[in-house]
Amino acid sequence: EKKRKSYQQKIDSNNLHSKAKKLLEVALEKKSNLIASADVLTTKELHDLAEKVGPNIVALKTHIDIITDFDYDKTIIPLIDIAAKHNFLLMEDRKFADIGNTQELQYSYGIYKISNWADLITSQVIGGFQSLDFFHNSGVIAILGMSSAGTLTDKNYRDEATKIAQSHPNVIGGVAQNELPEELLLFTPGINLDTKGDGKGQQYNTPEHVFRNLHTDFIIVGRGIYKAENPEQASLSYKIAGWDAYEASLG
Ligand code: S5P
Repeated sequence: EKKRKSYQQKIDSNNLHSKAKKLLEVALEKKSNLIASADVLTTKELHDLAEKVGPNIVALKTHIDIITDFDYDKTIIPLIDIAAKHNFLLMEDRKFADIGNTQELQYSYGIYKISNWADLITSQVIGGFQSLDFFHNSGVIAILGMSSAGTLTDKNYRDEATKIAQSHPNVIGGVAQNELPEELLLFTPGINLDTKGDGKGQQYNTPEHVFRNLHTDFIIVGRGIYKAENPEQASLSYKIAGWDAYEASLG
């Protein structure tokens, strides 16, 4: 079986994007590879969750356009402070999917001004190589394969999308359900310790499965944490499960 690279080996690799370096350093510092997905609907819930899970995560993933009372000064400015206090990155799961010019506008303008605050962003690569050129302030995580049943990201699509991700300097990794070339960090959502699906197409695996079989670098957990009775405790459980699975995958 092929050996995976450790976080330290990845930090030491050449031409590493500054946001990838930062993420890997935080992982080693906090002994965590956990990204919590904050799919909550209000600014207060967002901040409360960030405070609770902050010590246990490397990044907080947002869908900022579902915040019903979004206000840049009230929502984002305190979030940046919480992220600094607990030393985690902010990842906006925008899944851009347009031509470069439109993505450039969506990234920096409108009410969300994503380029001001997102250390990491997700983007489809459906628009081709040049569509990723304007994401200058964030590390791009390319959507290569999806976790949902019936996704159109078949092998041919994934292979072509992975070539774009590998060759674009703004891309630090990919979201996928398969192993990636080792220069791309692998982010795997669809992680839950208690359930196999959500009845809406989502398909779940365990941290153990994805670290052993896919050589995942970071797990993304949404409802397993924010819907838990005690999100703080749940984030600790996923942090430990993720770290143990990472160490076991080093062999
Ligand atoms: O293929 C994917 C890609 C992403 S980014 N499947 C996913 O589930 N996601 C996101 O991860 C999704 O948008 C959601 O925010 C999170 C998974 O949430 P959960 O509640 O199912 O853990």
